[in-house]
Amino acid sequence: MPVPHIYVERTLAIIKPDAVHKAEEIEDIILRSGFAILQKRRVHLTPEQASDLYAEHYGKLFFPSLVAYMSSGPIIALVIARLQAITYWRELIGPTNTIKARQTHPDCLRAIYGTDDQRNALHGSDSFPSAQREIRFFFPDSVVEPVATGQAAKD
Ligand code: RTP
Ligand code: MG
Repeated sequence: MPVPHIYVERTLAIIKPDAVHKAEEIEDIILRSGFAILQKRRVHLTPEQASDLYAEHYGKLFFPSLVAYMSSGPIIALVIARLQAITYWRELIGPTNTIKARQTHPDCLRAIYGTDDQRNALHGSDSFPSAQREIRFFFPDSVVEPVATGQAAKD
């Protein structure tokens, strides 16, 4: 009988400048939520690096203040892994706007650790291609493909 592959997926989490002082607490929640922390790096992005990271938003009204925010202090980039890591981490951090998140998802991490409609404490990759790109952005030598665990299917 075939044994299904179990894919441990990786995603990129960022603890943004407004939440770095709570990093220890947030990392503890990450671990207790079933993730492994595979890589970790504290970095202070230049405005140019922050622009590259968020290039998809170039030209939007909030882009200049997003770049200023993300380069305003150190951040912590984490490669985290578990089953369905991308979806699950996005669920855990919650809606983009901290103020709205506090009304609709009061237990999500942005509601707890965020500051306002822009400074929302945490980032999570929004798709597999984004996770690949963002993991390589911070960890150029990283392996980003999902890892199959358990026995291979005999089909
Ligand atoms: P992220 O990329 O940081 O995980 O956030 P997200 O997917 O939930 O939201 P996204 O649309 O990708 O926006 C990226 C970041 O830009 C800031 N933002 N400000 N003032 C605004 O209307 C506004 N919209 C977005 C937030 O910091 C958001 O996380
Ligand atoms: Mg995004």
